[in-house]
Amino acid sequence: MSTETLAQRFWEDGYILLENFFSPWLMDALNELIIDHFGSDPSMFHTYEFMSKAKTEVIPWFPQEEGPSAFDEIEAEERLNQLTEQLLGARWQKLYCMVMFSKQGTVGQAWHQDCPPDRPAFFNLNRLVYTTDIREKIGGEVMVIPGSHKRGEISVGDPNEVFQDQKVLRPRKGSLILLHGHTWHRVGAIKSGFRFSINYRSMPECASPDITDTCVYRNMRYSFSSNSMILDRTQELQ
Ligand SMILES: O=C(O)CCC(=O)C(=O)O
Ligand SMILES: [Fe+2]
Repeated sequence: MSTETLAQRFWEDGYILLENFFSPWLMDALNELIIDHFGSDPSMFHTYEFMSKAKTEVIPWFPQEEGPSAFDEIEAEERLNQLTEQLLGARWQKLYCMVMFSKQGTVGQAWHQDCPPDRPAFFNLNRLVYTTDIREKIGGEVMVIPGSHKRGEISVGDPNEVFQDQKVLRPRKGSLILLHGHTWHRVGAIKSGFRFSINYRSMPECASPDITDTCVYRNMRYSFSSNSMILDRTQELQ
């Protein structure tokens, strides 16, 4: 499929999933680095307040802050850069590379938007890489609501509601998901083993580097820099 056709699908659905995008050898190398970093039982990172309110249990790691490594190779992929430029324009900006690790028996991530959708042109682009198959037995599926990046702020309600129009994505080893930050999305519970994704976040030129500081959940807006709930959305129902 041409870059233009893929971009068209992205703007319609708010995401695209491309299988076999990265080589299995690079996936194995990254997989090993990540498992070495986290070990078998990493401690949680976020506060109890965040985890209980956001119904989200992930441990982040920013591997590029630790120096050059195989993580840089993804960013050199010509096709990834072409697609990114097609979606974000020639002067797009890199944000950061973040690994998000979820332990066995944890809840994954509740429905959210990565940044406030108040101005449609201001968004982050998730460029998600998977080093192993996301399998039903393990859980941790990526759920999205197609077209929801055009529907404004995510509705107030149950953080883990099952929506009629939700799509369950099971990316495989070497898959790339391009996901618009305003698209309503979540990650399913981790039933056995562990799971992680690697996210090379980027943004259009007009956005500011702190764009992903405020995450919009169905019950609140949360600021990561101040580690605090900045808006209690449960009031919106009353
Ligand atoms: O870990 C994933 O598969 C997606 C996580 C997510 O919500 C994000 O990267 O914004
Ligand atoms: Fe997200």
